[in-house]
Amino acid sequence: MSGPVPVATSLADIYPPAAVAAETPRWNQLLATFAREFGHPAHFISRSPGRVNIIGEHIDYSLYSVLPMAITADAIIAVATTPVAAGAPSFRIHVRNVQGAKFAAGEFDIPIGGDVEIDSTKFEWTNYFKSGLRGALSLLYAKKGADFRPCNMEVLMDGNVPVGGGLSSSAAFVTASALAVMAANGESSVDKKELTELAIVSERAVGVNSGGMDQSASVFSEQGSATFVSFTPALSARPVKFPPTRPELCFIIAQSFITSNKHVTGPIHYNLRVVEVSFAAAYLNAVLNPPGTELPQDAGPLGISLQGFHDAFFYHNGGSDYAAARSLSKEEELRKLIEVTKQTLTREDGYTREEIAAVLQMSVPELEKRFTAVFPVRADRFKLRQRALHVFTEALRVLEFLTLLERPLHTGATDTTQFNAALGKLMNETQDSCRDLFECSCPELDEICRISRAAGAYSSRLTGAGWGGCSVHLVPADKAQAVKAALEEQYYSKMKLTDEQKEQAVVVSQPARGSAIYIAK
Ligand code: A2G
Repeated sequence: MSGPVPVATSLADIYPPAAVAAETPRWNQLLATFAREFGHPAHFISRSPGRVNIIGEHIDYSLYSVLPMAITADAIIAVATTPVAAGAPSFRIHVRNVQGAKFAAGEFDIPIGGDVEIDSTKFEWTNYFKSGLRGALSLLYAKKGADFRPCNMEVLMDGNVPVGGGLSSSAAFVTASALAVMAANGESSVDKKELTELAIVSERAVGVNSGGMDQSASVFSEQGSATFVSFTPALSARPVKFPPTRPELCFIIAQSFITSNKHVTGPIHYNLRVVEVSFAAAYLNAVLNPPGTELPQDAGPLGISLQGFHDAFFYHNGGSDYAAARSLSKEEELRKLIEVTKQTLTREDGYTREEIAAVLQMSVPELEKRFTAVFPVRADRFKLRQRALHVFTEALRVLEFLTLLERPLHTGATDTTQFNAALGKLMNETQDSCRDLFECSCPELDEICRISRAAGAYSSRLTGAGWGGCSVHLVPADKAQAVKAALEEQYYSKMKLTDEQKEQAVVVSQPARGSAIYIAK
């Protein structure tokens, strides 16, 4: 799945055949609006999709593998460029949105060789473009040298991934923006891995300590396949197909219409969880590994991760016999970690800053400086036991799910109905763990899951960050209508929804393609 981002010359290279006709007017309108607003045609369009996560929730920032897929909904950005004037100290970016009434235009002069300023305390849609710009520029300066002079850009954006809907509209926009800037500055061949890595780091500039799942799914995905993303030893992704089954399977994506805005709730939800799992890694390391063991600095948002602890634990508990410790399978390692976590992190009611600092042999101000200075959090107690148990059990479920898909005969499933039910069981366990251990569900998502399972879904669970947003359902294709009808009757009919929301509420989805540059023939 590595290699350059594809350059498409037709929408048939981007969307599945059934979606091309529906998408064509939107793309034509983007190009027509661009020509009207800027007075000349766009040179190219950069495109990156949203995603739905099938399994592996809230474990990407602990650097465990996840299995998302891209969806058809995406961010598309039309771009025209002009060279920057000789001797000019800055270059200029005009950013507009097709929904100009909702998303005000922005104009920025960026000093050549200087940084792109982003005020992450303000929630402005243009911050997402700027964060993609910032990441792409740092890569361009690194590649082309200090004399590199970025071009001026005119940019018109259209996104149809519902904002705040849990399908990663933000990663789609940041990734499409970074890709647009790379292509605008003459990078005709943009490496997928480089683009993903820069989009992951860029998105953190807008105030969320996120992992790398969304950007990876957005860039790497291939039509018809889920994407198995690993973060260690280096970022990698590979396509995973669902085997044909009887009854045939489909994915239903259902919105809860409960909006969880990460910029508002970060200190009590997402960013707090990042701090909790990082605390758990440091705590388990301090208690279980030989005194003085430092966790490796890695790509976790706070520079250490439960995966880093995991590796150090088996290294040290293998003593000098590293090979013997490594002979355990990944699944066996995770089962062992679940056991030792239960024995080590015994406090159900959480740990205070003082308790954690004491175990890490530091003062509370030192603890705060190390873990909570960049993204402050609001909590008095940190539920290390529950969070670590969620991460290890979820990482194990991802591997079991992958085994089912790739080696079904190893799992004892003897017919496809059993196989479908086994996939569904794992996804349902994810929902239970998200609800009870990670506490990232909400009553509305729990209700949606209940309704959908009762109507025939094999599994129903929240997808993405949670606390609202979206749910994903694995459904026998012949029950899709029944599930949709049950959700409409028992959930959506009780809400006041706009026509647009009604249309977006429940969507049957198949795995779609990742990022592309489109240049009209
Ligand atoms: O929650 C969000 O979608 C995160 N992305 C993603 O990295 C992952 O942690 C997910 C939960 O599994 C962003 O915050 C951009």
